Amino acid sequence: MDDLFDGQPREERIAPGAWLLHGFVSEIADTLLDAARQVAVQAPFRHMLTPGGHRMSAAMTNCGTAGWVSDAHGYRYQRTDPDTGKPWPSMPEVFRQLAKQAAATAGFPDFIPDACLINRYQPGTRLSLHQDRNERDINAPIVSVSLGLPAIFLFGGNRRSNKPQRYRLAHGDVAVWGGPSRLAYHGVAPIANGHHPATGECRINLTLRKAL
Ligand code: MD3
Ligand code: FE
Repeated sequence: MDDLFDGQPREERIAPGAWLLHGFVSEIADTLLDAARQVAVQAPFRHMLTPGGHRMSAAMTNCGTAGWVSDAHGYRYQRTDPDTGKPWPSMPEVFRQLAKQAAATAGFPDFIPDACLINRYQPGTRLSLHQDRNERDINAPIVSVSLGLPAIFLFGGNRRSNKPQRYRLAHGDVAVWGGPSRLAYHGVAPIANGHHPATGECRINLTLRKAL
């Protein structure tokens, strides 16, 4: 298992508690994508509605004890998939392992995620600036994994009015967001057209969280 992580990652600290681990999962990207596809067989990707009634640009699904959902009642985590009424698929062990290792690398030992939101972006899909604050324990970091087409990630810092800094997230990159950056505003610029050998015409993002 150890040698699965033997690539040559470049670690970049973009703010206190916020790390980009370039190439951290390059060697296991196909394994992660296969696992994500298995999840999507049980819990298909869907476009959730915002509380305001707008269809979200990214298609989403979840695995783990709880999943993030959005509907007319608001944003929250719940243990069942609203589309099927069944529990979300269990979190693949490889997701838990990589999240724990990435978090430890960024200075957050003992991170154990219980939820993984899987976002699928097609060209033109974007995610507007927001905070992730539906998780109970804001002391736990969030680990994100980028797969397939690249994205321009927008990092706005701790005030919405800050002009966001732009970072390129490529296939195999991992980011860790904790400590003073845990509630930072962030988003994703519209995905550019392209083709990636691992995913075709899309970008897949995993965000591993301690939600409950
Ligand atoms: C910074 N996803 O699912 S991952 C999300 O690429 C989300 O799909 C984006 O934002 C995506 O909520 C960005 C990077 C990320 C995730 C969580 C963060 C950055 C973060 C939490 C706090 C600060
Ligand atoms: Fe987010």
